[in-house]
Amino acid sequence: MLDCRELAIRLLKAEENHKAVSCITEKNPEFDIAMAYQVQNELVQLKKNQGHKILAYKMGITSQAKMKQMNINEPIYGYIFDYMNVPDEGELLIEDFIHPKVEAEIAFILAEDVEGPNMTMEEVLSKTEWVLPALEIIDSRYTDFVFKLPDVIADNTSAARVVFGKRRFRPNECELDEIGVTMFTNGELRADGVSAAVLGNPANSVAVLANMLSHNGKGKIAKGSIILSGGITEAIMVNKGDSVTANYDGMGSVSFQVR
Ligand code: OOG
Ligand code: MG
Repeated sequence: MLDCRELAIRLLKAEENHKAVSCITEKNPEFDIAMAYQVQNELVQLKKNQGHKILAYKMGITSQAKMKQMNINEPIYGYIFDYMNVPDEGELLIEDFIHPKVEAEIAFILAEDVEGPNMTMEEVLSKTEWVLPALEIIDSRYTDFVFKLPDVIADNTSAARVVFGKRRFRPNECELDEIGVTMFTNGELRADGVSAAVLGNPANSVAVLANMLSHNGKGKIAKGSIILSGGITEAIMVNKGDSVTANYDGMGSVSFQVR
Protein backbone atom coordinates (compact mmCIF):
# COMPACT_ATOMS: atom_id res chain seq x y z
CA MET A 1 0.00 0.00 0.00
CA LEU A 2 1.30 3.43 -0.91
CA ASP A 3 1.37 5.99 1.89
CA CYS A 4 -0.04 9.20 0.41
CA ARG A 5 1.22 11.34 3.26
CA GLU A 6 4.76 10.04 2.91
CA LEU A 7 4.70 10.68 -0.83
CA ALA A 8 3.47 14.23 -0.19
CA ILE A 9 6.24 14.85 2.36
CA ARG A 10 8.83 13.68 -0.20
CA LEU A 11 7.48 16.16 -2.77
CA LEU A 12 7.31 18.98 -0.23
CA LYS A 13 10.97 18.38 0.72
CA ALA A 14 11.97 18.34 -2.95
CA GLU A 15 10.37 21.78 -3.30
CA GLU A 16 11.91 23.13 -0.10
CA ASN A 17 15.40 21.78 -0.88
CA HIS A 18 15.20 22.65 -4.61
CA LYS A 19 16.26 19.09 -5.36
CA ALA A 20 14.45 16.85 -7.85
CA VAL A 21 13.19 13.37 -6.95
CA SER A 22 12.25 10.34 -9.06
CA CYS A 23 8.71 9.85 -10.32
CA ILE A 24 6.26 7.95 -8.12
CA THR A 25 5.15 5.85 -11.10
CA GLU A 26 8.72 4.68 -11.64
CA LYS A 27 8.63 2.29 -8.68
CA ASN A 28 4.84 2.11 -8.40
CA PRO A 29 3.22 1.40 -11.76
CA GLU A 30 -0.13 1.00 -9.99
CA PHE A 31 -0.10 4.68 -8.92
CA ASP A 32 -3.20 6.11 -10.62
CA ILE A 33 -5.04 9.42 -11.00
CA ALA A 34 -7.32 8.88 -7.98
CA MET A 35 -4.31 8.14 -5.74
CA ALA A 36 -2.50 11.12 -7.27
CA TYR A 37 -5.23 13.57 -6.23
CA GLN A 38 -5.05 12.02 -2.73
CA VAL A 39 -1.33 12.81 -2.56
CA GLN A 40 -2.10 16.32 -3.84
CA ASN A 41 -4.68 16.70 -1.02
CA GLU A 42 -2.05 15.67 1.53
CA LEU A 43 0.47 18.09 0.03
CA VAL A 44 -2.07 20.94 0.18
CA GLN A 45 -2.79 20.05 3.82
CA LEU A 46 0.94 20.05 4.68
CA LYS A 47 1.33 23.52 3.16
CA LYS A 48 -1.73 24.77 5.05
CA ASN A 49 -0.24 23.35 8.26
CA GLN A 50 2.86 25.45 7.55
CA GLY A 51 0.61 28.53 7.54
CA HIS A 52 0.31 28.99 3.77
CA LYS A 53 -3.03 29.90 2.24
CA ILE A 54 -4.53 28.99 -1.12
CA LEU A 55 -4.44 32.01 -3.43
CA ALA A 56 -5.84 30.51 -6.63
CA TYR A 57 -6.86 27.38 -8.46
CA LYS A 58 -4.88 26.40 -11.52
CA MET A 59 -5.73 24.33 -14.55
CA GLY A 60 -2.93 22.64 -16.47
CA ILE A 61 -2.45 20.85 -19.79
CA THR A 62 -5.35 22.70 -21.38
CA SER A 63 -3.73 23.52 -24.74
CA GLN A 64 -2.32 21.40 -27.59
CA ALA A 65 1.05 23.12 -27.11
CA LYS A 66 1.22 21.93 -23.51
CA MET A 67 -0.17 18.48 -24.30
CA LYS A 68 2.49 18.01 -26.95
CA GLN A 69 5.31 19.36 -24.78
CA MET A 70 4.44 17.23 -21.74
CA ASN A 71 3.14 14.21 -23.67
CA ILE A 72 -0.03 14.21 -21.57
CA ASN A 73 -3.50 14.50 -23.09
CA GLU A 74 -5.85 15.60 -20.36
CA PRO A 75 -6.41 18.64 -18.17
CA ILE A 76 -5.36 18.55 -14.52
CA TYR A 77 -5.83 20.95 -11.62
CA GLY A 78 -3.85 22.15 -8.65
CA TYR A 79 -3.46 25.08 -6.28
CA ILE A 80 -1.42 28.27 -6.16
CA PHE A 81 -0.45 29.40 -2.65
CA ASP A 82 0.03 32.90 -1.26
CA TYR A 83 3.82 32.47 -0.97
CA MET A 84 3.99 31.85 -4.73
CA ASN A 85 2.78 35.35 -5.63
CA VAL A 86 5.36 37.63 -7.30
CA PRO A 87 4.44 41.22 -8.23
CA ASP A 88 4.40 42.32 -11.87
CA GLU A 89 7.92 43.55 -12.76
CA GLY A 90 9.18 41.71 -9.67
CA GLU A 91 12.09 39.32 -9.21
CA LEU A 92 12.67 35.60 -8.87
CA LEU A 93 15.79 34.09 -7.33
CA ILE A 94 17.07 31.22 -9.44
CA GLU A 95 18.29 29.49 -6.26
CA ASP A 96 14.69 29.04 -5.15
CA PHE A 97 13.98 26.59 -8.00
CA ILE A 98 15.05 23.31 -9.56
CA HIS A 99 14.51 23.98 -13.29
CA PRO A 100 11.86 26.68 -13.66
CA LYS A 101 9.83 27.35 -16.81
CA VAL A 102 7.36 30.12 -17.58
CA GLU A 103 4.05 30.04 -19.44
CA ALA A 104 1.53 32.71 -20.42
CA GLU A 105 -2.03 32.34 -19.16
CA ILE A 106 -5.34 34.14 -18.65
CA ALA A 107 -6.65 34.37 -15.07
CA PHE A 108 -10.27 34.71 -13.96
CA ILE A 109 -11.78 36.24 -10.84
CA LEU A 110 -15.32 35.10 -10.11
CA ALA A 111 -18.26 37.41 -9.31
CA GLU A 112 -20.42 34.44 -8.29
CA ASP A 113 -19.99 30.82 -7.22
CA VAL A 114 -19.31 28.43 -10.09
CA GLU A 115 -20.35 24.84 -9.50
CA GLY A 116 -20.23 21.63 -11.55
CA PRO A 117 -21.12 19.06 -12.73
CA ASN A 118 -22.77 20.73 -15.74
CA MET A 119 -20.95 24.03 -15.87
CA THR A 120 -20.60 25.65 -19.28
CA MET A 121 -18.33 28.30 -20.71
CA GLU A 122 -21.29 30.70 -21.14
CA GLU A 123 -22.25 30.37 -17.48
CA VAL A 124 -18.64 30.91 -16.40
CA LEU A 125 -18.51 34.11 -18.46
CA SER A 126 -21.73 35.38 -16.92
CA LYS A 127 -20.27 34.73 -13.44
CA THR A 128 -16.84 36.25 -14.07
CA GLU A 129 -15.98 39.60 -12.52
CA TRP A 130 -12.53 40.12 -14.00
CA VAL A 131 -10.07 38.56 -16.42
CA LEU A 132 -6.38 39.42 -16.39
CA PRO A 133 -3.10 38.28 -17.93
CA ALA A 134 -0.81 36.15 -15.79
CA LEU A 135 2.52 34.35 -16.06
CA GLU A 136 2.85 31.04 -14.30
CA ILE A 137 6.27 29.76 -13.26
CA ILE A 138 6.21 25.97 -13.07
CA ASP A 139 8.98 23.89 -11.52
CA SER A 140 8.47 20.14 -11.59
CA ARG A 141 9.84 18.42 -8.54
CA TYR A 142 10.75 15.45 -10.77
CA THR A 143 14.12 14.80 -12.38
CA ASP A 144 14.55 16.40 -15.82
CA PHE A 145 10.96 17.76 -15.75
CA VAL A 146 9.78 14.37 -17.05
CA PHE A 147 6.75 12.61 -15.53
CA LYS A 148 3.53 10.74 -16.15
CA LEU A 149 0.05 12.13 -15.55
CA PRO A 150 -0.38 10.80 -11.95
CA ASP A 151 3.09 12.08 -10.97
CA VAL A 152 2.39 15.67 -11.99
CA ILE A 153 -1.03 15.68 -10.30
CA ALA A 154 0.60 14.53 -7.03
CA ASP A 155 3.20 17.31 -7.47
CA ASN A 156 0.45 19.95 -7.38
CA THR A 157 0.79 20.31 -11.17
CA SER A 158 4.32 21.75 -10.90
CA ALA A 159 2.97 25.01 -9.36
CA ALA A 160 5.78 27.31 -8.23
CA ARG A 161 5.06 31.03 -8.75
CA VAL A 162 2.56 33.36 -10.40
CA VAL A 163 2.82 36.93 -11.67
CA PHE A 164 -0.50 38.67 -12.27
CA GLY A 165 -0.77 41.62 -14.63
CA LYS A 166 -1.53 44.99 -13.05
CA ARG A 167 -4.63 45.68 -15.16
CA ARG A 168 -7.83 43.67 -15.01
CA PHE A 169 -10.69 43.66 -17.49
CA ARG A 170 -14.41 42.91 -17.60
CA PRO A 171 -15.00 39.68 -19.55
CA ASN A 172 -17.04 41.59 -22.16
CA GLU A 173 -14.19 44.09 -22.71
CA CYS A 174 -12.17 41.52 -24.64
CA GLU A 175 -12.69 38.67 -27.09
CA LEU A 176 -11.47 36.06 -24.68
CA ASP A 177 -10.71 33.51 -27.39
CA GLU A 178 -8.80 35.95 -29.60
CA ILE A 179 -6.05 37.23 -27.36
CA GLY A 180 -2.71 36.93 -29.10
CA VAL A 181 0.23 36.39 -26.76
CA THR A 182 3.95 36.76 -27.41
CA MET A 183 6.55 35.77 -24.82
CA PHE A 184 10.09 37.13 -24.81
CA THR A 185 13.23 36.43 -22.80
CA ASN A 186 15.84 39.19 -23.05
CA GLY A 187 14.00 40.71 -25.99
CA GLU A 188 13.99 37.48 -28.01
CA LEU A 189 10.65 35.97 -29.07
CA ARG A 190 10.44 32.51 -27.48
CA ALA A 191 6.78 31.52 -27.82
CA ASP A 192 3.54 32.83 -29.21
CA GLY A 193 -0.08 31.73 -29.40
CA VAL A 194 -3.73 32.72 -29.23
CA SER A 195 -5.96 32.23 -26.20
CA ALA A 196 -8.38 29.99 -28.15
CA ALA A 197 -5.62 27.38 -27.75
CA VAL A 198 -6.96 26.85 -24.21
CA LEU A 199 -9.90 24.50 -24.77
CA GLY A 200 -11.35 26.82 -27.42
CA ASN A 201 -11.76 29.61 -24.87
CA PRO A 202 -10.05 29.98 -21.46
CA ALA A 203 -13.52 30.31 -19.88
CA ASN A 204 -14.09 26.72 -20.91
CA SER A 205 -11.10 25.73 -18.77
CA VAL A 206 -12.85 27.25 -15.73
CA ALA A 207 -15.99 25.26 -16.57
CA VAL A 208 -13.94 22.06 -16.85
CA LEU A 209 -12.31 22.85 -13.49
CA ALA A 210 -15.73 23.26 -11.84
CA ASN A 211 -16.83 19.94 -13.32
CA MET A 212 -13.64 18.13 -12.23
CA LEU A 213 -13.90 19.53 -8.69
CA SER A 214 -17.52 18.44 -8.50
CA HIS A 215 -16.58 14.97 -9.75
CA ASN A 216 -13.86 14.75 -7.08
CA GLY A 217 -16.24 15.82 -4.30
CA LYS A 218 -14.49 19.17 -3.86
CA GLY A 219 -17.59 21.35 -4.09
CA LYS A 220 -17.96 24.68 -5.81
CA ILE A 221 -15.50 27.38 -6.80
CA ALA A 222 -16.55 30.21 -4.51
CA LYS A 223 -17.27 33.78 -5.53
CA GLY A 224 -14.04 35.82 -5.42
CA SER A 225 -11.84 32.83 -6.35
CA ILE A 226 -8.97 33.30 -8.78
CA ILE A 227 -8.38 30.67 -11.46
CA LEU A 228 -5.39 30.27 -13.78
CA SER A 229 -6.78 28.69 -16.94
CA GLY A 230 -3.58 27.03 -18.27
CA GLY A 231 -0.66 27.81 -20.55
CA ILE A 232 -1.54 29.13 -24.01
CA THR A 233 1.89 28.27 -25.41
CA GLU A 234 4.52 25.72 -24.45
CA ALA A 235 6.50 26.58 -21.33
CA ILE A 236 9.90 28.27 -21.74
CA MET A 237 12.95 27.54 -19.56
CA VAL A 238 14.13 30.54 -17.52
CA ASN A 239 17.72 31.15 -16.49
CA LYS A 240 19.60 33.42 -14.11
CA GLY A 241 19.71 36.95 -15.50
CA ASP A 242 16.70 36.53 -17.77
CA SER A 243 14.25 39.32 -18.28
CA VAL A 244 10.88 37.75 -19.15
CA THR A 245 7.99 39.67 -20.73
CA ALA A 246 4.71 38.51 -22.22
CA ASN A 247 2.55 40.86 -24.29
CA TYR A 248 -1.19 40.22 -24.47
CA ASP A 249 -3.19 41.86 -27.28
CA GLY A 250 -5.38 44.53 -25.70
CA MET A 251 -4.41 43.50 -22.15
CA GLY A 252 -0.93 44.95 -21.74
CA SER A 253 2.12 43.03 -20.60
CA VAL A 254 3.41 41.09 -17.61
CA SER A 255 7.08 40.75 -16.77
CA PHE A 256 9.64 39.63 -14.22
CA GLN A 257 13.37 39.41 -13.80
CA VAL A 258 15.42 36.37 -12.75
CA ARG A 259 18.32 37.08 -10.38
C1 OOG B 1 2.32 20.71 -15.50
C2 OOG B 1 1.60 22.01 -15.27
C3 OOG B 1 0.91 22.48 -16.51
C4 OOG B 1 -0.27 24.40 -17.62
O1 OOG B 1 -0.60 25.59 -17.62
O2 OOG B 1 -0.47 23.67 -18.60
C5 OOG B 1 0.39 23.86 -16.42
C6 OOG B 1 3.64 20.90 -16.19
O3 OOG B 1 3.65 21.19 -17.39
O4 OOG B 1 4.66 20.72 -15.54
O5 OOG B 1 0.50 24.55 -15.46
MG1 MG C 1 0.16 26.65 -16.00
